[in-house]
Amino acid sequence: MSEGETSYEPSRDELLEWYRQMALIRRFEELAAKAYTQRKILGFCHLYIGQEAVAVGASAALEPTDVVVSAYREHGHILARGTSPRAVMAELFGKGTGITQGVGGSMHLADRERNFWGGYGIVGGHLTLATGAAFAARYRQDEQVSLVYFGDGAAQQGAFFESLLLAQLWKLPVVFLCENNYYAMGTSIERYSALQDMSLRGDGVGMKRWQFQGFDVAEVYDNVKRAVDYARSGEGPVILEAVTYRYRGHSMSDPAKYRKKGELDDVKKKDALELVRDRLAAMGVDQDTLDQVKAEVNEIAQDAYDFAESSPDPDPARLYDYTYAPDAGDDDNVEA
Ligand SMILES: Cc1ncc(C[n+]2csc(CCOP(=O)(O)OP(=O)(O)O)c2C)c(N)n1
Ligand SMILES: [Mg+2]
Repeated sequence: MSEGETSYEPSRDELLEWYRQMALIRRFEELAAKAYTQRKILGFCHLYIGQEAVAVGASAALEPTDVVVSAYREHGHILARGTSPRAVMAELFGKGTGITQGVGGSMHLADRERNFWGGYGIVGGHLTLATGAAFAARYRQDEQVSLVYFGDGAAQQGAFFESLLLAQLWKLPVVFLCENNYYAMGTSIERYSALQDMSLRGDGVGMKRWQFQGFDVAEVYDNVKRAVDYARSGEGPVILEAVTYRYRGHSMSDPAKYRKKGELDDVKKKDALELVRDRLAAMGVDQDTLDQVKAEVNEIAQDAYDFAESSPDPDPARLYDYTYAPDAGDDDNVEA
């Protein structure tokens, strides 16, 4: 069996839970799209629909104490980490009840309690942060692993290469998880990269690496778990590529007219939610149970939407909180 393949057989309960999380992310995102078109969410909004199996499978492979870093397509990543849908939706709405009190918005989600550190808008820049967090873990000599999600486009950036280089040199406990959805904004991968499997970039620094299919949540879990275990054992970092696809445009303002004819329909044939439903059905889970899960998550997502809508705006008096360190610029605090 090659490295990207899997023989992992999840239990019925495990798979049902993963289905619940994936269905929640999808419904949450559909409602975020609705809110965006109604101008209840302003600024940028990048949807994750189509890629849900990656966030859910990868999150299941982590410990709560591990660090997770992501970029701007991160609603699914933070929800899979267990952050409350209410707090995430309220953040998208820019409300004071949001996970970062409404000052971050869609692209800057963070949850200190769950070691979820972003949410970043600078493509590739966040890879250095995950590498730094892994350096800190090594320095403390604890068991913490950093996992960083990034796109195929980010794997063309200088910060990406620099992160790989140092992570491998110092054998840091970090898993670089590329979600290759074959587009960087409107540019398809074959137009900007000679290589199409971004895990191959690891070869240049001697890093353990492999590619796997990112549509089956169990396959994602198993592949990421093996990489996380390897990193945690002190052997060094791993770079993985999950083959995936985004159904929507790059952001809400992109109609995605650059796709080849029929491309989206072809990918939808291996839709992550359908796959897991089929798997569960084959395990004897009846249609009613699956529909009930769906109804429950629809309710949770709607509750998050209603909560966000009815929440207060952030207090204007707190506009500059967290902009500077407390007391910075205060002469009384400057030591002579
Ligand atoms: C340093 C930098 N360059 C360019 C941009 C503009 N930009 C935003 S997203 C993006 C595409 C990135 O694609 P990818 O890494 O594949 O992630 P995906 O959007 O597919 O999840 C670009 C070029 C940016 N935000 N930061
Ligand atoms: Mg991409």
